Amino acid sequence: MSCGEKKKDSTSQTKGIVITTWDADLAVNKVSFDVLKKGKSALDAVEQGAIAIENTVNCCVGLGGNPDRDGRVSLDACIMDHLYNCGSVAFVRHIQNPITLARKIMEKTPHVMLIGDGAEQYAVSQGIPLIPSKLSADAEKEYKKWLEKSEYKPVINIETKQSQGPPTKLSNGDYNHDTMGLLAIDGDNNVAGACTTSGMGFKMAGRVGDSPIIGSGLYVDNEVGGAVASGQGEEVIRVCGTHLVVEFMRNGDKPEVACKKAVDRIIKINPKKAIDFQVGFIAVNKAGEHGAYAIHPGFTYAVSNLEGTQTVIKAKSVFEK
Ligand code: SD4
Repeated sequence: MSCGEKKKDSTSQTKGIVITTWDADLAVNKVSFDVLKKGKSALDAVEQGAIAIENTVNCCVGLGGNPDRDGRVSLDACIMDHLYNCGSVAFVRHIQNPITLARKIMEKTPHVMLIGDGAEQYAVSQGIPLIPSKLSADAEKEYKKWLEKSEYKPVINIETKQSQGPPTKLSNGDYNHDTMGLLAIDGDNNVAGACTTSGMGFKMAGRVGDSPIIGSGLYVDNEVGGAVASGQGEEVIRVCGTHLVVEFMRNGDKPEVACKKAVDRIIKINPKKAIDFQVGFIAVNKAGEHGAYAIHPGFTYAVSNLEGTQTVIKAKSVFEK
C-alpha cells in the first residue's frame, strides 16, 4: 500500500461514532455525526463540527470568544487523522475557522504547526480571508466586567466550570461549555480528532494553552483510539495529557479508566493546586467504547452513534460537589 492510501482496518468493530466535549454543544455533535452518516471520513466529520462551533458566538471558541487581558481575541486549534498526520495553529487573531487552517497546514505543508503572523500569512496564500478584529457583544461585556478588577487568575472558575467566560446557559440552569474537542470513528474504522478554542479568558497576550499542542489537547493513534482535553491547559501540557490517555488505553485500560489515570497524574504532581482548577478528558477506543474523567464535577460530553442515539454523559470526577 502506498503512503497516504486509505488503510482499511480489519479490526473494525464500530461503524461510526462521534464524541464531543460538553453538553451545550449537542448541535455540534450532530453536525459531525451527519457528516459521518453521509459516508464521509472521520476527519471531515471533526472538521465540520469544529467549524460549526467556530461560527457560533460563544465564550470559548472562535472569534466571538473572550479576549486576552489586552482585549484581543486569539485562537488555537489542531486536527489529527488516522495516519499520524497532524496540523495546528496557535495565536491567530483574524481567522474565522482555525480548524480549517490547521487542516491545510497538515495536508499541504511539510510542517505541523504555524503560529501568529506566519499562520495568517499562510492562510492568505490559501485564499482564506483575514477577518478584522472586533469583540462580540458578549465578549465586550465580559471584558468590561473583567477590567473592573483586572485580576489575572488563570484558573478555571470551579463554580461555573468555565474559564472565566460567559457560559452558555442550559435549559436546566446549568452552564456547560468550553474548549471544543471532537473525536470520530468512521465507517472504515479510522479515528480522527479536532480541538478548537479561544483559550483561557483574559489570558496574557501571547499565551497558548494545550489545545493546539498535539499530545496535550488532542492525540489520535489509529491502533488504539483518541483523546481530547478541556480545562486548564498549562496542567494538561505538563503531563502531555491526551498522549498519556491514549497510552493508557494502548496498555489495556478502558477509556474512562485511562482518562482517570491521566487526571490522577495531574493531581499527583500538583496536589495542592488541583483543587483550584478544572481539567477533563474524553476518550474513545477502536471498539467505539468511550469515557471521560475530570478533576471537578460539571464536565460532560455528548455521544452519537449509528444506532441513532445521541446521549449526554456526565463525567465522573475526583472531587465531589
Ligand atoms: C486552554 N484548554 O487554552 C484550553 C481552554 C480551556 O478552559 O479549555 N479553558 O487552556
